[in-house]
Amino acid sequence: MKNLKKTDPAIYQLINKENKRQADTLMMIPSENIASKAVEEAMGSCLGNKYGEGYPNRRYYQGNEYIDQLEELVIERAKKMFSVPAANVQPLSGSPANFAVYTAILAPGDTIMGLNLSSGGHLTHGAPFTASSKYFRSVQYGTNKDGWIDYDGLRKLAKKEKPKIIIASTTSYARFLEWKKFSEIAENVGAYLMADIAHIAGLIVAGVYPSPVPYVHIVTTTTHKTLRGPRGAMILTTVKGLKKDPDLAKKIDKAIIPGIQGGPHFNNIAGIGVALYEDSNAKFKTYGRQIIKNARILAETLKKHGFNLVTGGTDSHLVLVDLRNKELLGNTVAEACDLAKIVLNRNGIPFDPNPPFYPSGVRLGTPGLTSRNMKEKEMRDIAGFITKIVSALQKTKTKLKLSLEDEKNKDKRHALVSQTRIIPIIAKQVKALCKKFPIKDSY
Ligand code: DSN
Repeated sequence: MKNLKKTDPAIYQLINKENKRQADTLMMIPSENIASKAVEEAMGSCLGNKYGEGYPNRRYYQGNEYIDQLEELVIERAKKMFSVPAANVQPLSGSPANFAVYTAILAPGDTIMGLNLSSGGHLTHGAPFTASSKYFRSVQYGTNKDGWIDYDGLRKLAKKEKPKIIIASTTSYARFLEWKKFSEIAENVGAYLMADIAHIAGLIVAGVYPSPVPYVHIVTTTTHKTLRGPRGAMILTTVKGLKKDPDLAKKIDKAIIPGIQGGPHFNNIAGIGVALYEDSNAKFKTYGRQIIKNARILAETLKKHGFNLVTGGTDSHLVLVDLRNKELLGNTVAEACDLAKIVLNRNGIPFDPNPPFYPSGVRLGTPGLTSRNMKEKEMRDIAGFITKIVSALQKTKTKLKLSLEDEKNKDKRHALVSQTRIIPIIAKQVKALCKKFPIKDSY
């Protein structure tokens, strides 16, 4: 970054600091990952200079001869990777991808049906206060008390509400989604079925999570999570989708542009292409298997140490910890772990008695750790670190006579975390672990 260093030292220094933060901490937010230098180079290339509204060989601007070849190449890679007849690689991220699908096939006010937020759904799946519920009529399904998706409830709700689209997807559900059940329910009511596989796309590519492609009409995914690419997204139309509506892929293309987006970000599209190339390597299958092995060991070890997990475990890359038996809020545990260089996020749990801003859980993932080659032993060590932090927090909390309500106060939470002496000790151990498993330039 010698040019950046010379031109803009302030930005240069901040990037360097973030680089060091990533190197020295455990990336355990399940939606994050570490893209290769090749992906970064494609993203940082001159492609960002180019405008090209439209699609290959159908642009509104001149000068797109190489851009057309590039987008076609990335589309072909996406189609091959997911065995679909059509792919749009222009969505700027997952939220616009989902909104584009809705606008492609629905009229304002039509009914959409997604998983509710506290059960692990995403904002764009019809959550209150979002465009997906403002411009469409949103009805939502959920999980049962144990955190498993309630397929009977889903079936009844679909029958009653007759949604035009059902969205099968989650952001904090650790179990396999049952694509066949979703598809039977959607077919019964004549709804489109969309799978948003943002979290699990890489696991599907690696063959360690069942693919929704035979069962759904449309697939959306981001590209920066388990796919380990740049920020961006794709919309895939399946054979089943084209059977339901032969114009589906065309409608989706039109919904992206001119529907909701302008000029594509070709630098990101190139980065997506590089990531898809990397992911097609046999080594990616080993990576996917290890992500799941790591999540299972993390889950088992946490359980052994007295943690309750929503659904009791995991089939995927993430673990959702229910902290109610620890009498601590997700905020406190997430902030304490952050100080110990373990970066995870607070998260709601199904039927959470606490409000979304002060939820009762934390969400942990293994994709970022697995990208650094960490394996079972490291997962056990990390579960041990988290256990020590949580039991030390409990002791400090008793000593300070704080209630759960007190934890909602930032200053009191800060006092609790800063007086928990073990945190800096764990931070040193985490830093040593990170040093042993450096971030790699290539995969
Ligand atoms: N923000 C992502 C996540 O963390 O799950 C979803 O978009």
